[in-house]
Amino acid sequence: MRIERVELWHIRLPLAHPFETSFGRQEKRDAIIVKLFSQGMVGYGETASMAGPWYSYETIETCWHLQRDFLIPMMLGREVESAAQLIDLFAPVRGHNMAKTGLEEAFWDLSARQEGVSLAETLGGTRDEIECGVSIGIQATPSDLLKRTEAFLAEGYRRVKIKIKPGWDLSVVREVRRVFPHIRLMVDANSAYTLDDADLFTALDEYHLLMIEQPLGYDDIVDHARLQSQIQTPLCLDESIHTPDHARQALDLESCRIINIKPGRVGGLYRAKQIHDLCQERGAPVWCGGMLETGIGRAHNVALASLPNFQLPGDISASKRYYEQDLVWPPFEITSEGMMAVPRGPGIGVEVDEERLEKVTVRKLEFPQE
Ligand code: OSB
Ligand code: MG
Repeated sequence: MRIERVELWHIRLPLAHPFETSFGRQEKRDAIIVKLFSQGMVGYGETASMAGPWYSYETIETCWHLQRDFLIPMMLGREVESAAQLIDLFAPVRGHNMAKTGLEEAFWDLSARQEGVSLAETLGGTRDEIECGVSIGIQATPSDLLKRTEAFLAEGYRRVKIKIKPGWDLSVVREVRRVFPHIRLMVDANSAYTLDDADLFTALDEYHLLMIEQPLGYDDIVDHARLQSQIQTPLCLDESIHTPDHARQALDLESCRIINIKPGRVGGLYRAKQIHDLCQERGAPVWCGGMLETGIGRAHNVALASLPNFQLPGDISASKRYYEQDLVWPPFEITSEGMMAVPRGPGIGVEVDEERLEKVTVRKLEFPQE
């Protein structure tokens, strides 16, 4: 297809509940929605970078800059036949995976729509529905956390992830385990610890966690291998894995036994699928992480999570868990069994609510520029 036109929509949505992690507290979600046009059709993607450089070095502002000044000029007006070719066009830009992803996702959506098939099918998905987990931020008190956990379990969520940080870790896990002895439970530290804290992780072995996500440095795979050799609970890497090579190296070093795949972190769905395939060959399960995406990014994540080696429930929750009013129709929902249907319509398979999109837009750019 010829890339005829690209639009960037910087949006800001209030979160239904503030979300707190070891790196900070978030009350609203900024994102860049990408629209890609060819032959009278449009595809949508989401750049789900955080507003500030707390999860990765990318910010909404760096993504806007990279897309406007480098990535869009590389693709605009060109004939692009596959996502692999688009990735090659972007290859001279080092890193900036979140910036690349919004554009790459829009390309996948548009290609699938042109062929009249669902994105899940185009990607090689094999599931009609996916298992949903929920990621619960740091709360004011342990009793608030227990209440929230109970409410999400009552809705059907099949796995609970608790954010931890120094001072909000062992005693909190002990308490949740005491009240919910049999649930699938895991923790995510977002790099809040070092090897000096190894005793904490040895102590956590007692609580039969499904895994411990990214306990150590955000760019580390060496210390994680040391830690993994000292504990029983599987480690899962999130922040450290940006490329299929990182995934291979981490599995070779036994830095983790599980990988959290987020399209934004790895530069799009093509790379996400490569990491999925590599992990499948190596017998390592993967699951789909989240970045509090709007329904557009969520639709891409749901399609990705329909691939066979997404063996564990992901951080893919219902629209209402994040936003009072999502950008897509119908909103994403879960069944009482904690399952979410994979949309079957062409492309992402949900309608973008253009009126809502317009309403929450902070600024907009169109290419070619007038
Ligand atoms: O580390 O997985 C993470 C949200 C923003 C940034 C990083 C992370 C998260 C989450 C939320 O845990 C996942 C979600 O429900 O979208
Ligand atoms: Mg994480």
